[in-house]
Amino acid sequence: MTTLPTASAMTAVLVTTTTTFAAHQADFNNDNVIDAHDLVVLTSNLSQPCEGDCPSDLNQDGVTDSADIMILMNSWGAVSEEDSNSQNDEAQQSSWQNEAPVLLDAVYYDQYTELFSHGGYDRWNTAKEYNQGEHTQAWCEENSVEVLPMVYGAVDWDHDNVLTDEDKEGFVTWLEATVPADYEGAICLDLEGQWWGTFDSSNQFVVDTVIDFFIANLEYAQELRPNAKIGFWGFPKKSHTNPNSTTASVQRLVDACTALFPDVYENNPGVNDSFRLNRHVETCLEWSNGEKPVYVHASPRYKLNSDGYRYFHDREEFINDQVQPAVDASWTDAEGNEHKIAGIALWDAYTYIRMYTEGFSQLSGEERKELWNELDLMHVDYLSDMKAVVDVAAEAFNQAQAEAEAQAEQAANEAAQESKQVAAAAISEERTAQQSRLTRRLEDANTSVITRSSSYREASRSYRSARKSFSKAKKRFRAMKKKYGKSSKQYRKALAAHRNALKRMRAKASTFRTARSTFRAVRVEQNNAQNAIASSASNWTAMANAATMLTN
Ligand SMILES: [Ca+2]
Ligand SMILES: [Ca+2]
Ligand SMILES: [Ca+2]
Ligand SMILES: [Ca+2]
Repeated sequence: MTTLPTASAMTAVLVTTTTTFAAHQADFNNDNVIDAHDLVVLTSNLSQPCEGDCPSDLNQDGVTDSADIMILMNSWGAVSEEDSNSQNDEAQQSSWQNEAPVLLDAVYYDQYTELFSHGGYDRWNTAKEYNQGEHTQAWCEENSVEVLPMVYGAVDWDHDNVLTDEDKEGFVTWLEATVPADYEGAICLDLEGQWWGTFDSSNQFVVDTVIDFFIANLEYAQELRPNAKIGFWGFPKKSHTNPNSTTASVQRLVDACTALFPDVYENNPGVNDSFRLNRHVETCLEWSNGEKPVYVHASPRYKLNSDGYRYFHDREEFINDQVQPAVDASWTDAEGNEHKIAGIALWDAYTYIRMYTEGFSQLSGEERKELWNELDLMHVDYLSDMKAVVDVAAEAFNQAQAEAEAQAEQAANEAAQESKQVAAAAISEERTAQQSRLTRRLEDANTSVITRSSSYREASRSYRSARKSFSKAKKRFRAMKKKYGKSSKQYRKALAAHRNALKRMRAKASTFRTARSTFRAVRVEQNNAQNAIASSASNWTAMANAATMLTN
């Protein structure tokens, strides 16, 4: 951290002219303190003329300059809550981009069918009664592993490939019961049916028809949960991201989704599928352009030929082929930012027990529970292995994040330090400029006073001498008048001399009066210049102190 002058020290030396308005206006980064980090914003706009929105022009005089720095300096320190225009709530809003990858529980428990149009009473009620999946759910609770809300059939509630108002009613009932209105997490729509195969068509028109239906589902869900991250299970498909893919473009649907949920399921026991599944997830990251979270579905269940999803990968293959490649997947954008998955979910369904156990419907609740427990404990094992992989990735993510934050903080502190130098220089420069401007003005006034006072004295002398000459001429004229009479030559000569002296005296008097008023004017300017310097002195002291504090 940089060492910054304390608020109290600053307040003590600065002339406080700042209003609370200016105080919170100067908190540019809305962290309730005015410091060098705000100075960075101001100094980056220094000497810039402002047009329109220009927050750094604190005194709103159309330019960002040292006067604005002084306003900021005068409000240095904490901003009280009531003055604050802080938008911290927004800034602190969680962003998936800054969060480590998470493990999610996407297991399809039969209890969920209580709200679905498919399933039926026996399926959900027995599951509820015998607490299906209790070990996995307890493990998830203990390890803070959240449930990924999945809705089978998406908004098309009766799975008949047509969206009706009735479908929407069913969907809303499920949504209200499952996902809070302000939910910001992931919601996975599982929409397969007849569309799933059609999605592989190389005919853009055909694929666009599929996309239109998916988007109709998506937009309805997005409208109801605008903050949630919503997409479709298994989309984009592996057939879409395959480098040899001949499928038509699905980018329009990628762009419409606010999250992607590709799956890394595989049906090749004993064969290493990590490379192609890693590539699949990396392509999804690339297609999302780092703008939407990618959640991967992994499942240990697989099928061979056409006898259904009866089998399970061993724990090692499940991790090696699906989980690790998904967690390792990485895509780097043009700015050099690396993008990874936001989470990975375990998917499996208890309905397979119902499907693949002969005479299931005749089994008692206890007998069903026994079969469920076996699967339940397997899920705990798979999840524990997944957690180990996710934990390592999360730790690496958090460490990189901490390093990036430390770097950003260092850069911000360096910028803050630099901005203090820039601000100090700007204040000092402005103070020097003001001082030399006023000093020059005083010097000019002093020179004028000297010049004008000598011409004033000169005019005064001339006037006095003309006055003396006049009174002499007047005396002589009177004497001549008395001695020789009005018609005499002497009288007329003295009269002419008297008139000339009077004229001359009047001219000198006029010059004298002009010189006197000019002199008085320059004396006033000299006083004004002195006063201007005196009244600026405290501002200059404040500016000098501010500059000193910024450079110390
Ligand atoms: Ca601030
Ligand atoms: Ca300004
Ligand atoms: Ca329907
Ligand atoms: Ca495999």
